[in-house]
Amino acid sequence: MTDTTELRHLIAGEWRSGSGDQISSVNPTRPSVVVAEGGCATTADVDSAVTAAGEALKSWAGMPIHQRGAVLLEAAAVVERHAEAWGLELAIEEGKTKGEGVGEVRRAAQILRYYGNEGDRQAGEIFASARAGEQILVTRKPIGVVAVITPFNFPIAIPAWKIAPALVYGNTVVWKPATTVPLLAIRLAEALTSAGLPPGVLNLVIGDSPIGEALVEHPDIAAISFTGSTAVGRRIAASAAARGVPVQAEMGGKNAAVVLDDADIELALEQVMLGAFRSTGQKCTATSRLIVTDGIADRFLGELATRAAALAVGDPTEDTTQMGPVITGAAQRNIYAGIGTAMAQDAEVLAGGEPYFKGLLAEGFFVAPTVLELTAPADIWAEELFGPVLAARRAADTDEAFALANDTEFGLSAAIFTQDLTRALHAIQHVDVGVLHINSESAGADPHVPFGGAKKSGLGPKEQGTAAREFFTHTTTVYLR
Ligand code: UN1
Repeated sequence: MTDTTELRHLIAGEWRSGSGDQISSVNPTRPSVVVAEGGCATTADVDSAVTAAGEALKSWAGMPIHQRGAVLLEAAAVVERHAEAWGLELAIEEGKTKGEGVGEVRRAAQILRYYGNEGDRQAGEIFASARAGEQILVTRKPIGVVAVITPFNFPIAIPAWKIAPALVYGNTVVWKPATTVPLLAIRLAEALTSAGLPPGVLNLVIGDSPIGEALVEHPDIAAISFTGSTAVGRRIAASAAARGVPVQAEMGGKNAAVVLDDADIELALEQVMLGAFRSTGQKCTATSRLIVTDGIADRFLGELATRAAALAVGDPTEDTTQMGPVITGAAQRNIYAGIGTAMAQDAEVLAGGEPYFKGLLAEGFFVAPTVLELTAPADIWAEELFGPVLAARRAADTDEAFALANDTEFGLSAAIFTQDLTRALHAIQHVDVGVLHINSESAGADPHVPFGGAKKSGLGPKEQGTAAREFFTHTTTVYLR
């Protein structure tokens, strides 16, 4: 793909050019290559989109859930058919490897299928009544027009896992994706419209934070689902709370992998590498902290550093590449600044740490896969860098290792490597996270189970599986006599 795609917005079933400032997405591997370009949405577009979603609400919500689900199932088939092509576009626009890009597009199809089948599942509950001749039903209803705000790092899977449940439960949506990945947003919206989604049910407005603000502050928005940075999530949540608007916010992580003495070392090495460096470390579930117990620390850290240094970093569209660039030059500078601070705070560089100076790796937004060992307190232990940087510490025993895993304000995910069932059970009880992996990497989320964080990583009901229903519906308790 070499042509630049025209950036367009979907409002009331029509694809429109934006009359706002010109924006473009670039290929982070070759930043001089523009992937999509056009005028961004204006606040007037946001207004039209919310109005269109409001007008579409009654008939969409009134349709049988099986009919809404059928549209999602058709969209899933369209997405699946384009997995190879869109996966490649994803690698070009976002920078993850082509294999991961194709995998992500397939995952979006899987999510659409899961929610497409929602009509076959339980729709509510029924309780006994203390009064003769009465039953108590709990029914579910859509909340209304939902604002969906999504990040760059999963440009099709995260939108799918918010939009699919929102739609199947009868809500209508106005969606603002990250401006770094408009092409994949356009692809998902096209899949849904070509599958027969009625006009106005999904509206796509592309723009930067003023557009996001206009959307979340719009008086006709009934709920907001957001994934992104902690700072933005908290700002949205504070302003929405003041207006009584519910928010589902999925924010930062500083996820630990804990490798205990008895672990299967080969498995742990493989999985920590995937957790830390897949998607160039740009997942809220990525492994950014590593805790290794003393008995295996030298061996484990030594081998990990060797593997990090040997990762094939380069053009993510090439089959042999294992890690691509980060999303922007600003992200790249921020990550290197974080590494610099860690070094100034006495972190020892076991791998990476240095910028690239020549060829494609210097031209694109590349960051060397970096492993740092900390022996003194350092900011990098607490702050999310969102890049391929792993900060390691040693622990004397299991208790200290789990205490270090919990030593963060975040609580999204963790990975524990042990072959000892007692230690695994101990981890389930004591490691305070929303997603716990035992003997697998810290990232990954299946569509049919809850996803989201503990502590400061998330706000509001969890995403995916039946948890999504808690956010995208409200209940009416019916005393039926
Ligand atoms: C995954 O771990 O595969 O923004 C999904 C993120 C998360 C999704 C992670 N919301 O990285």
